[in-house]
Amino acid sequence: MPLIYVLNGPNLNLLGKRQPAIYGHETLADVAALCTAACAAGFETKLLQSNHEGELIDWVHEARDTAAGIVINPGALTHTSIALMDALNTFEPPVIEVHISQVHKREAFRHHSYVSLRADGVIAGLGTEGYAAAVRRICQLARA
Ligand code: DHK
Repeated sequence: MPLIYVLNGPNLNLLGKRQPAIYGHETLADVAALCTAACAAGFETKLLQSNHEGELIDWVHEARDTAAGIVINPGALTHTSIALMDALNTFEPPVIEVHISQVHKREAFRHHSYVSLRADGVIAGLGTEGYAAAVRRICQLARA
């Protein structure tokens, strides 16, 4: 069954507890359930989270052999990590970048994304629904 990796970067393990006014009350387990529900028949989602840049890069490399697409919320690595962007550039199927918050309404340092230089789509400010939209889009693209 083709896999869709749903990768989450630093601090997203605290989703639901961390600044709920910005990131909401849903947890990463809720995100996993949303992704499973949004996933089309014939595909499967695999949600992973790490606070470590290298581990996320290793998962992108792993996805190269197995995945139909990647949904990624890189957390703050969005704004800093050329290495994560380089890893995503080695991955050919679709990549959708997700931000729970509307990063463009926030501090200026959140307005630039290295990952956007690779992503085929970017979703910001839809809360955790953004993950579901991204999974649906990857299924659509993978089927086309
Ligand atoms: C999550 C983070 O952890 C921040 O560092 C980003 C993103 C925004 C989000 O909105 O999901 O700047």
